[in-house]
Amino acid sequence: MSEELIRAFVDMQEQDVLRIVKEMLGQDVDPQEILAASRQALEAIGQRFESGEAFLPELIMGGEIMDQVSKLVKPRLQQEIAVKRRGKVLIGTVAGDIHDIGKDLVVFMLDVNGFEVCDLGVDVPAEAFVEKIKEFEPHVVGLSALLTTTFESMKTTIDTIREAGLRDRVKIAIGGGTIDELLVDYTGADAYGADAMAAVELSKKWIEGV
Ligand code: B12
Repeated sequence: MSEELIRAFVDMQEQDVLRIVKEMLGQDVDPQEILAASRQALEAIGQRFESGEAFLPELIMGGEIMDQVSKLVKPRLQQEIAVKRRGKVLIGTVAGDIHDIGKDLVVFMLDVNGFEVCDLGVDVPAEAFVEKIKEFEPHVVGLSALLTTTFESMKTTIDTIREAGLRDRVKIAIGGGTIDELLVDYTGADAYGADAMAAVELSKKWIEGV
């Protein structure tokens, strides 16, 4: 059914996508599988955009469909996870970047897994991270970016945190569609997380040592 979902998503058939997701949930398909298929579809839409076969309205529409899918899937994820507060995570999409669908999923997964999360939103200046670290005192800082042009902004954010004398107080995770392991050294982060569960696992490891 994942294949059918991906096809309908890429063809922008919103009603079909929502119907298929509801059917999958009705058949107890793992909600993570539904999210993975939706992400794959968004990737295909992104590739079409890159090659000039799709345009900005398609990107926007793709984002909106993903939002709807997340809304349907979230209650099911929530049921599955027992909540226990474990530590604080500060997160935001770095300056120059307004993508937030993936970041919001990370926030959601951290929240339902028991972390106290402070979300600074999108296009967040480095100084805003610094101020919030002082006030909120998180154990972990998560930086999200989806544009190659905002890699630099990620590095600047971490440099600014270091210059403010706060780098040793927090662990820093980076993530987002175009980010990979190779950027950990360049930006000065502690680790890269490929998806929302990776953000949870890294936070557990850093805060609880598991
Ligand atoms: C939807 C979308 C948009 C929407 C965003 C809506 C929104 N509210 O977010 C809109 C239409 C606004 C948009 C705008 C633009 N976009 Co856009 N967009 C996308 C698209 C299709 C999907 C992104 C998405 O939501 N993915 C689904 C989520 C669930 O995945 P994710 O973000 O990767 O997040 C997961 C993981 O990465 C991870 N994660 C995310 N953050 C973090 C953080 C931490 C700490 C950790 C551990 C993990 C983690 O967990 C998440 C859940 O599993 C991508 C294509 C793609 N392949 O990603 C292009 C894409 C990112 N966009 C692109 C571009 C070029 C743009 C624009 C510049 C277009 C333009 N000409 O205006 C603008 C940029 C505006 C700006 N300044 O930011 C390019 C970037 C190319 C590049 N290499 O830089 C892409 C790759 C499309 C393409 N192939 O060309 N976009």
